[in-house]
Amino acid sequence: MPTISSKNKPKNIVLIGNPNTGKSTLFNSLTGLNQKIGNFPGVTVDKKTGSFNYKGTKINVVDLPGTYSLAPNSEDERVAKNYIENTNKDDLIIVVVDATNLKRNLLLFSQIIDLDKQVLLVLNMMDLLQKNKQEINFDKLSKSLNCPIIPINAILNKGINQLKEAVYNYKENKNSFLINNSSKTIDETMLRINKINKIVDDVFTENGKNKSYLLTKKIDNIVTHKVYGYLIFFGILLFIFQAIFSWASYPMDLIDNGFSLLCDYVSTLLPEGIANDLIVNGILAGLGGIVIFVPQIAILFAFITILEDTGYMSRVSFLMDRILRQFGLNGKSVIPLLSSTACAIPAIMGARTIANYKERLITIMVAPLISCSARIPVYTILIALIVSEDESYGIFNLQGLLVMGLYLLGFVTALLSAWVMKLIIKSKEKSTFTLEMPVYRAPRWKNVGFEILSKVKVFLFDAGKIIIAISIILWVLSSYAPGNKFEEINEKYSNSSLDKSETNVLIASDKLEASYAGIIGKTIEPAIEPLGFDWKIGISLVTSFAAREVFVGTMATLYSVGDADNTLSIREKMMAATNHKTGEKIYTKATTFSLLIFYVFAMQCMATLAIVYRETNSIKWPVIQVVYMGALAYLSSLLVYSIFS
Ligand SMILES: Nc1nc2c(ncn2[C@@H]2O[C@H](COP(=O)(O)OP(=O)(O)OP(=O)(O)O)[C@@H](O)[C@H]2O)c(=O)[nH]1
Ligand SMILES: [Mg+2]
Repeated sequence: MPTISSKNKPKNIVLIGNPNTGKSTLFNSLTGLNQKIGNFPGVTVDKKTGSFNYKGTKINVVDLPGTYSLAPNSEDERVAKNYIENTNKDDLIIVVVDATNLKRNLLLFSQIIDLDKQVLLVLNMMDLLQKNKQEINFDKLSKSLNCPIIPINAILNKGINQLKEAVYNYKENKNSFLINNSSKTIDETMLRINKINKIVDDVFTENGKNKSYLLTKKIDNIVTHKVYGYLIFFGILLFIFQAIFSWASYPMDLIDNGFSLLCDYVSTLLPEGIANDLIVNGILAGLGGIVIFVPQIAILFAFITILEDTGYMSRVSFLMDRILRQFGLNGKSVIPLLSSTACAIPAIMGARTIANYKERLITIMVAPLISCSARIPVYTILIALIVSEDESYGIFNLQGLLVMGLYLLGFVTALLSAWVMKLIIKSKEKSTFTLEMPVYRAPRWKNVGFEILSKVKVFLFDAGKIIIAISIILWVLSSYAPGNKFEEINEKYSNSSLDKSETNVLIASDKLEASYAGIIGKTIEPAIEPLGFDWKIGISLVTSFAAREVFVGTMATLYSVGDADNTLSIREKMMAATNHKTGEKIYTKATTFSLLIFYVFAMQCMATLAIVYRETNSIKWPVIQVVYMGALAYLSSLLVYSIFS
């Protein structure tokens, strides 16, 4: 009978350490997974699990958020502390430290080893140590700490095999750091720090000037300067929005033409009938409206990842702390708020690094006001209705400027809303801001590429699924009507004197209006008429709740039903659309601006609401969010519409 040797029992290892020491990078190289990494403290805010096999043994790995000590200050640190305290006796805890920063990093190590846990110490960033001409006597350090040590470089996968071997062969080891732990008369932390300093001074040699540190200081003198700092930040933002609009236009045209060809091809391939109509006018029209935005999303994420990877984001936090504090936020709100330009969901989770509960709550409440990438398709298509692609102010593309304006509007409103909430929400907790400035690093292009790929994938597939589902539902709702309404319409035009194609257009638009979708839109219409919206926009507002980018797909589907030859783009169809009551053009400046403003402010995203519910653990906050953002959207659209019309 085969027996399982104890060696083949799965082992569990846990990665813990100070923020930004490379735990997630190590996790990725051990497991082959692609957990998010970035050059600022607080990238990981929740535990992540994975595994690898070594010599026939399965080893489970847990990656934890960074923490400075076992006395947690914020939600992400609490996750780490709770996890460590509840590990089993035979779980192996790997403390990952930045080898260039031993003194500060070892405090956490000393606390963990005193919990009577199995510990292995990993010294990461060996490349930086070498570059800085610093040396560590590993044997001596290992003896002083009474713990095995493995030096690694997590980025280049150096030392990973030695680490796996050490995990595989780990022998139980009984040790403690503070031998005389009972003398609490003196501050325990101070005791630890003194002992650590002594040990490190004994094993660490500095052979020259710390190069990367000096360079970082030089760069920081400029980018965190009281005046230049803000100018540089603003310049970077302007550059990003220009890039999103000018660089992306060429691939976007390619995709647009590609989809037209595909639609033509598919419609000739399939026999005429319901299936053909559903696929071409329902699904392909909806999807084409989304795929076209991939280049813009890719550019946005490329820039965000580069800013995070180089370490610049932490400087922005530092720059903005003083300003944000006036508004009830915190320097640490910057990363959530800026990453909201991509998506509010990771941003709201990222707010876990903010220690003060009130500031964290306010950050969560206002983050969705920052325009996310799902708004880009909506902005782009609407702005194209009022400004043409090549209009510009000097070197600035006008479409790009307008979009930047909408982003700024969202940002300023987020600040003002935060300020109001600061006055309303009561809290006695003290607010603190401590953020370590990491040394600058060149962005890792592989990471940038990976981030782009994964974000585009989420955009296409997660949104794509919803869009296909909604396109099909919409197509059904707009292709069928209650009773025999459609027969009556056919009857009405049967003796028409107009030529055939003109009659077909009239029949199609009458049918859409009589359809189930038309009925839904018409029911909403009275409420949104004062904003300049008609029933078709009404339907889009409803479907946008699943995800904002659905707006474009909905428009594409609604305007495709009945457009037999499919020759016009969505933009051209929207340009030509008229109000069914007055017969005037729908997309006037007034309506278009009003609709743009509505999308800047309205809380139309179910996934975000679900995350807010999860993070605040209460139904109250997401409800308040829907109501205040909805009211803001409605009133501002009303105002804008009446100003422009
Ligand atoms: N030079 C160098 N940089 C590294 C090394 N390992 C990781 N980094 C970089 O250090 C930064 C932080 O890496 P992460 O893996 O996100 O760090 P973390 O410990 O998971 O950070 P938190 O989740 O915020 O606690 C990234 O910019 C990495 O590219 C290394 O061995 N050498
Ligand atoms: Mg991490």
